[in-house]
Amino acid sequence: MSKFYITTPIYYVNARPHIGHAYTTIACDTIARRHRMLGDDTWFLTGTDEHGQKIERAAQAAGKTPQQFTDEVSAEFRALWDRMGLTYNDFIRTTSPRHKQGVQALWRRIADAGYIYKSHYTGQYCVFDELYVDAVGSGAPCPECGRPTETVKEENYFFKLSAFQEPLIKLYTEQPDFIRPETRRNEVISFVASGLRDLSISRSTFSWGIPVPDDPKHVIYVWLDALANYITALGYGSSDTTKYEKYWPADVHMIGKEIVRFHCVYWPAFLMAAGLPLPKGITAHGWLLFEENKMSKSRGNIVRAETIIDVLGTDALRYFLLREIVFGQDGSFSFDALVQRYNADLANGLGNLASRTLTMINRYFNGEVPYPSHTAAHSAQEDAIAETATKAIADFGTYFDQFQFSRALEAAWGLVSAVDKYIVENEPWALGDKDDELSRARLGTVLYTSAEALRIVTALAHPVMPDATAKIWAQLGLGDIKNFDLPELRWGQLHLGTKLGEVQGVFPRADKSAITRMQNMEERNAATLASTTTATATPSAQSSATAVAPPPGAPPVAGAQPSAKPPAAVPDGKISIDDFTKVELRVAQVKVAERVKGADKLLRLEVDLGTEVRQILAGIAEAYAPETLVGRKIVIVANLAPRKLRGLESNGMLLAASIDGGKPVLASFLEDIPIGARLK
Ligand code: ME8
Repeated sequence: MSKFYITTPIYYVNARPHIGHAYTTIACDTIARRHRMLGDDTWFLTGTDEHGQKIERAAQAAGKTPQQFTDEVSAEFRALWDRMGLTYNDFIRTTSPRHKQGVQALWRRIADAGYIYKSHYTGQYCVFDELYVDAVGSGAPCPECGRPTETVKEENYFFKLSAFQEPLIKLYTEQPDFIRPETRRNEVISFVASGLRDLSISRSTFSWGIPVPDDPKHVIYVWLDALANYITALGYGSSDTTKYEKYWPADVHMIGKEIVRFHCVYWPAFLMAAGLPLPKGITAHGWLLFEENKMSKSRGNIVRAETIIDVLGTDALRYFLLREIVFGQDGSFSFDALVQRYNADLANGLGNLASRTLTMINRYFNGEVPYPSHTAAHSAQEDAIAETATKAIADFGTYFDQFQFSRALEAAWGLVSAVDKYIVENEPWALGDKDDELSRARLGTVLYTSAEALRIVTALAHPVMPDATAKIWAQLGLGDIKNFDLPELRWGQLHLGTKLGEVQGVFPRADKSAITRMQNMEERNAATLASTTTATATPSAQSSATAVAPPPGAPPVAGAQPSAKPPAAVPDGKISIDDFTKVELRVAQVKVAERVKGADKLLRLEVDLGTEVRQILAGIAEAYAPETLVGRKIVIVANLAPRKLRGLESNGMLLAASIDGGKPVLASFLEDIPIGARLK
């Protein structure tokens, strides 16, 4: 049994979890699950990063003590991971005593080896990235994120990073897999080759951190503190180092591409200085983009995992992220693509294969896996399916081990399509209507072959979609999928006569309303956050990173619920932002426009909202000829209750301006805007 240790970054608690954080954690969970299925002694670590100036300011902005604040947000991350059934073995918090003790032990070891000295630091610091930067002058933009930097003038402890330039280059050269993918490795090599300066590793102008041993006026630089989590969680520096000895070095540190430098330069240098073993590899994935930008709290363009889980389930989110996005590259998230992929691959793909195969075994063979013929009723088609399955098992493993999840899933779904085609060609339902022996033997063969292929895809996909595959496995009569020995997976292991479990659909088809529901949930959440943020943000110019701090006291899973806080007082005659966001204004395109018989002013329009086409009646016939409207983008109130005019239903209302007695003028845009976009 070999050991396997995988880690996620520990997430900052200034922002609540979104699907960017979920992406890394899901990828690690999937890898950990596959390693467990392969029989490896697996340890999967995640946690939260809770010290530093950024968190201290976020707590201030929320009107909480740092400890209160970090307790709350850390609990939200953990609650979400639990709700999603993520199988982390440990959750480390950097404010925990076990971590503090370990970080101080690491500091002492580096200091004892002669790599720490005291000096003065004057330079720019980016609080958002918690990074010392080369920019010049107060307010100069951070080269990483563009935010204004702050001048730091302090007596600090320094780490002799410059001493590690050569050893690091040697490391990257001798272990080409230390940094993956190649593009990130090249960036790191050129960064290190351009020269390394010593690094300030303590701060003395604020206190939210771990005190430097024997000099508590200083707190340890938050990145040294944070990176150490990978060993402190295993008991490094404590009296019980069993886990450290068993699992360290890590097999994989999984990170997003923006924190490569910390992991691939600083972390191995700290470990080298301390004389500790280095991790075996660091893998950096790309960013989830939303509306073309990196999804991040500070951009305000996040999508929460809860929304997707509520509407389509956790497995759908996991499958989508790993199938749709090429791991290592940036990839766009959209609700449309999510629903499309869900319907194509899960509802119509795996789900349909499972339900029709199992339903027919129930109908024609009394719920027992039938006998496949090896003689007259056997055809070359079964051999071809068996071959495709064997290749899918091999390809899935190869791609998965290289973290090419998308290609691995593509290989497995190649088998799903092959079997779909096979079923259509062999028409088992028609064979079922015949009484002769050959047809019956052929029916048994076709259903056996389909069920066996289903079993193989289910076993392969289990780490990616643990819930649905566990259900299909039980429906196949195979018991608990956890007991399955993945290395043994081969074609032809499904036993004849296996009694099926109760058959139930696993992926109900999603209609277009699923997209609208998810969009509405996110918009309501954003509006709630925006309104509460205004109330809690500090006006400080320095706190750009914290001005969007999480609202205090928000429930752990915010869902679509409006804030539990009482509405803010609104002066007479005004409405609150909450009132405004109740009105769903959207861009729609006119597809059909015609006059309504007997009504001079009324036009009947069919408008496309991107997710649906609906009928609207509008009193603009005197101002607009119907043919001039087709193709035009207009604004409609999309969530108005339907009403009837002249016996026709109107589903919404278009917006037009007019003065008393004047002709209405339609609201429109100077720039182009996609259909369905919301006005806010
Ligand atoms: O950087 N796309 O924490 P963090 C893909 N505390 N992944 C994303 C993402 C997106 N849009 N947004 C976030 C920190 N992530 C430090 C780490 S480790 C010793 C300390 C994921 O809360 C991705 O894994 O900013 C990224 O690296 C991480 O969240 C950043 O989380």
